[in-house]
Amino acid sequence: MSLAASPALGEFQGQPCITISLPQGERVRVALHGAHVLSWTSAEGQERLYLSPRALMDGKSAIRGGVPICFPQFNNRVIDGQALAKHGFARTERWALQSVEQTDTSATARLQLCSNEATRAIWPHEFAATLTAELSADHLRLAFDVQNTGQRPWAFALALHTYLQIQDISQTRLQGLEGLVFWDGVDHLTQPDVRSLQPASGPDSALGFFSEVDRVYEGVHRNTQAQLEVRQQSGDTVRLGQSASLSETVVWNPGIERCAALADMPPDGYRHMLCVEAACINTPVTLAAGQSWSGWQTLDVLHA
Ligand code: TA6
Repeated sequence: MSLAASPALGEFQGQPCITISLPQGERVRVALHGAHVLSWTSAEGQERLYLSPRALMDGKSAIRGGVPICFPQFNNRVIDGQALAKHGFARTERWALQSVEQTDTSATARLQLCSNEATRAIWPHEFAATLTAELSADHLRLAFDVQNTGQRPWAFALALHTYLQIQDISQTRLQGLEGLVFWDGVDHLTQPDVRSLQPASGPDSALGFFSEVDRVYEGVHRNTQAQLEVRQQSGDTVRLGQSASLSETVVWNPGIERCAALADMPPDGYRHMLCVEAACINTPVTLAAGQSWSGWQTLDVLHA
């Protein structure tokens, strides 16, 4: 589909974006820059994702908020000796609109990024990646598919780095991590092999947010529900699910001090966001020539 032919194509803060919506009023906006989901509003008009009012919308920088796609590297964790920019290049490349589909009950946008001169210059591999955003009532499903279109194998990590909109982080709890082990990026930044344990029961089993939290949880699929719930004192709960291929869940809130050091965040931004990321980090995925891989995250609004 040519961009000009798509009625869903428009602009947001100067950036080309696809907007998909449902007759009831639900809407998702995706920037071509990074295939970055910028907004998800439910029928009553409530925004469910956090987008920093200071996000750099210049078509070059990584956008603060929404759903950045971290590929083929997570953070600064080098794979196969190839150090890329933090969180890889997918979030700062221009993706192409592939298709928009609409039914009475769902709307779907697909964007694609294929290896090109610019990506080969920093990562010498052939690939075709697709981001599919599928919207239905109180439900958003984000799927990342990637194929090795070259002749040699390569490895990657991935995170769908979802920023949820939060009323007040101090009154928010994340449930579903009980009994899981995690790497604590605040306490053990220089000790990547140290693990901590989320209490399985008791008052601290649900995760609260009182200072910076930066953790990589392992094995969410070993929990019976394999689902997480972001519960707020007032307001709706958001339930998150992720594919078994995404073996880790990253939880990040910068807290007041780190937030103050982020030029693209307002000083109180940390109070209104929580990142719950579906990720595959600890064991990079290796794709042989021609091989494909899929991973997804789902978000559901459970009305209060
Ligand atoms: O996913 C958590 C994390 O890796 C944190 O360590 C923090 O740095 C965050 O991502 C944001 O990274 P960014 O490069 O977008 O500032």
